[in-house]
Formats: sequence, C-alpha cells, structure tokens
Amino acid sequence: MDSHFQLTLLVCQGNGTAIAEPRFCELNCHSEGTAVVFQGKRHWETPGNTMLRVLDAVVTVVAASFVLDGVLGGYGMSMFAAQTSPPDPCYDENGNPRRCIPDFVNSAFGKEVRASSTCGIKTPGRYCVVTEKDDERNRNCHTCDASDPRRYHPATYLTDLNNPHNLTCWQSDNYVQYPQNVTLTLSLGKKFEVTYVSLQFCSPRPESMAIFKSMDQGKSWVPFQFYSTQCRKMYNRPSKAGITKQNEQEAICTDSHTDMHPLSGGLIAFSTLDGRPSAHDFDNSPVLQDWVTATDIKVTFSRLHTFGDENEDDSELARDSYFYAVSDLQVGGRCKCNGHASRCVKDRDGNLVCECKHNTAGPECDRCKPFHYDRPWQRATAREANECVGESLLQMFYAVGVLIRQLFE
Ligand SMILES: [Ca+2]
Repeated sequence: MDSHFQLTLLVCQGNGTAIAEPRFCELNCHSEGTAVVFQGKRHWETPGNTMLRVLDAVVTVVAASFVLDGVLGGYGMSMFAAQTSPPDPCYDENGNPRRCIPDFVNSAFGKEVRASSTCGIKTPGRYCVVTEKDDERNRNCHTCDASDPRRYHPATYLTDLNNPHNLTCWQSDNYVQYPQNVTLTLSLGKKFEVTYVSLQFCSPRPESMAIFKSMDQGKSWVPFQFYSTQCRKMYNRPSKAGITKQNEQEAICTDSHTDMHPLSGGLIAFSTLDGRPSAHDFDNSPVLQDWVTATDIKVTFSRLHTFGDENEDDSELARDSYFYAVSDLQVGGRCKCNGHASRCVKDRDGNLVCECKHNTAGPECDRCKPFHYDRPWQRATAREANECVGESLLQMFYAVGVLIRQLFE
C-alpha cells in the first residue's frame, strides 16, 4: 500500500454515530438504518429493523472493502494517482516513514499573557526611570495610563513583534515588593517541547524570580528555574547546585543574571537542557523528554532590586522608581508531536493539534489510530519512525468484505 494515501476506515457504532472521518467513502448512520456511499453512488443500505446491529457490522466490513479496493488498485486508483502532493517530511522519497518534527518557533509570539499587575489600570500613575551617569543618579518621571494608548504598557507588549528600535514594554504597578509578587502566565495551547524561556527587561532585572511550567493546562505547576541573589533564603535551594543523572528533572537556583545593572535592557534566558547530562542523548531520555514538556509557562517576580533608598525621606519618588518592566517574553520550542508530525494545525474546535502521520492519532500523536494496534505505540527516533501498523487487520477486512459483496451481487 502506498503510504502517501491516508486510509480512513469508517466504522458505524451500534448507537448510530460514525467514528472516523469520511474521506474516500461516506458511511451514513441514522436511526433507521445505515448506508455506504462511495464516490457519490449508494452501494449498500440496511433497513431499519431488529437486525440493524448485525447489518451495521456487515456494512462496516463492506465499506472497508470498498475503500481498500480503491487503495489496492481498484477503480479508485485513477483518482488517487491524480492526487500528487508536495513531499511530506514524515516520509522519505521511497514512501517509507521517517521521524518528522514541527519547526522551531517562539511559541509565545502573539499569545495572550495574563499579568497579575499592570500599571495604569486602576488609575493613571507616575513612574520614574532611573539613569546613572558618572556616579550621579537621575530620575525621569512619566505617567502610565491605560486610557491613553501612548502611555499604556499592557501585557500584549510582552509577545508582540520585538523591534529593537522601538521597544514596547509591559510594566507592573510600582513597588510590588516581597512578600508580594507579580506573575506572568502564558498558555501555549497544547504540549510543547520547550528549549528556552527568555525575558528582556526594560527595568532592572529582578533580585529574585522563578520560572514554572505546567503540563496540565495550569492545574499544577512545577519549577523550571530560580534566579536569586539569595537562593537559600528566597527559595530554600542551594546556589548553583550541580545536576547529575539522578536529578535531571529538578529546577536549580542560580545567582547569575541577578545583578541590578544594566538598569535597562538586561536579559534572562533559561535553557531547559543546558548542563543536563542526558541532553546529548535526548531521544533515549524519557526523563528529559518529560522535563521539557509544557502546556503553560508562569514567571514569578518575587523581589525587586532597589538602591536601598525606598525608606528615606523622599521614599515616594524612590518607590515610584521600582517596578518590573519587560519588552519581550519568548518561549522557544517545538509543538510536541513525538516525531510523528511535521506541523501543528487548528482543529475544527480551534484547538492546536499535531497533524499526525505514521498512523498515529491524538493531540500529540501519542497513540495509534484505530485498526493500527499491531504493535505498541512508540515515539519516533532519529533512526526509527516507529510508525503504528495494522495492515494485517486491513487485509482481513478486505478479504471478508469482498466475500460478502460476492454473496450479495
Ligand atoms: Ca514588546
């Protein structure tokens, strides 16, 4: 069978619902009976009587035989031969399945981020930008106002097009200081394999912050990485703990990238596989495959850097100088399809799903399609496509279907 042809078997269940999507043949189920329509011609119909359930099964087999007839060289062949499509990355030039993966993308781009605090929403407010020149500190104050687009700093600015010449920054309320925090939460829409999470700051970088991930649409969260000048005190973790084969799925805390300088433009970039021993053998590391998998990302800003002047006489001016501001939040990775799809698409309900090949199914191609259970599902590797197979069952359907048709013709 040419593997370029997507074969869809139509099975009518006893309750009158069709499972599997019509493609080459249409199986209509209704309360009175069941019909097989192939290429616009009605080939078989069951009456509405007590034998319906039995006939459903017969019709199913006949439907399968019609479909297979076409695929295995019958009258459908000319139609299929005319359907030439561009090369599919999931199959080689000989039609053999091979591993395929979606493109690497910034999966945060254009997505909505929920910020627990954004300046100017409750009321227009002053904020002051600190600059330093020759040991002298200056504060230039502005207004953040949600009702004025020129003075607003909404969360949409976190994931808009990042133009280095015209930075757009999200900004929190002033002085949301420890133990209060500010969070940014982002849903990726489905499981992704995340390679990095990065933030470019318009304010100084936080003194302490954490990155979390969820694998269940935000129901539960696990830490990805901590940044703090005081790891033990803030997050009860040692600073720069080593990662071994035994704790590859643990978040670590580091004091790097926590300096208050630069006062603007600083970057924090967390690479999910960096320093993890099995990273070079990712194909064979279920632990790391799990570690990089996320449906949602949350960033928690736990503590602001200050110059220590927030409690002095002019503390109001100082406090208006301390806030979190970020120009770009990126989540670099690939739509997770387990090596069985080369792209993700929106389904009928608008949900992002893998376009599964290799006879697989599910949002992450994480199971075998119906009738392809001849061996257990497996993730594809660089060497093996590990496609789902079930041809023996199809051949059996075909043989039985032809036999039944001969009996009734
Ligand atoms: Ca921006």
